[in-house]
This record gives sequence, structure tokens and C-alpha cells, in this order.
Amino acid sequence: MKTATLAFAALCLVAGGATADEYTLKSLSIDHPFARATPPGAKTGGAFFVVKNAGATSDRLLGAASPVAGGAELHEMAMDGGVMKMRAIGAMDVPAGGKLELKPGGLHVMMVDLKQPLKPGDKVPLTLTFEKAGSIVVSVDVEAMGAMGGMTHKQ
Ligand SMILES: [Cu+2]
Repeated sequence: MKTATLAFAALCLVAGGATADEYTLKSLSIDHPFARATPPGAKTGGAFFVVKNAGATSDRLLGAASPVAGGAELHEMAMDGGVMKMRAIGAMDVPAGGKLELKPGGLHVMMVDLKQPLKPGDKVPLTLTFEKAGSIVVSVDVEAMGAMGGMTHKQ
């Protein structure tokens, strides 16, 4: 009896951890925000999520902020002289009826001046500000270094 109860409790923990968080802000939905754990001393960390837009008008992600970081920038990856580099951009488009996808190796939110390392299992608040829909605070799950957000991505 006791073993069965424990097994059930363990199952609940696993199921809870695997649940993808989804947030709704007007016609936008923000799916499974996650970040990668950072090594000790690292000052920056990337955050990733998908924004879907069910509305008839496009929107734009204008900025982000987190209490665990001195700042948060919108970054894209771009080829520069044959080398893949990231650079700050002013906004990210969320097309009407479409989606904006942030993922490792592509668009991301870069938390800079981290006040502490991001550890697997941590949950970090992140405020996202959109041009039309306004602002929302999402909880970012910190996953292992190299995590792809529990999803497979086509390259
Ligand atoms: Cu970056």
C-alpha cells in the first residue's frame, strides 16, 4: 500500500514536470517558455518560447525583462563573414494567424548581467512586452544545458 502511494506520488511529479506551460494574452498564446542552464560565472543566458497569433492583425515583441538579470535583449543569429554571430534587434514580428518561434540557434531572448547562474529546475519570471497585446509575465523553466525544450526541431 505504502509503495503504491509513493509510486503514485512520483508519477504525479513526473507528469507535473512534463506539462508544457501555455499563457494567453489577448489573441496571443505563449507556449512553453524555457531557458538553458548556465555554467558558473556565466553572465548571459538564452530564453526560448513560441508565440502564436490567432488574431487578424500582426503584433511585435518589443522587449523582455527579468528580475534575475540586469537586462534582457532580443537577439537573432546571423552569418557575419562566414561566422554565425548573434546580434540585438529592436523587435520580433508575430504575423497574423502565424507564429514567432524562438529556439536555440535562432531567435532568442538574451538575459544579460545574470545575478545568479540558472540551474536546472529553476523557474524564472520573464516579462514580455508586445506592441499591441501589452505585457505578460511568464515563468521560464530552466532546463539542462543544451536542452531543446522537450521538442524536436527540424534544422
Ligand atoms: Cu544572444
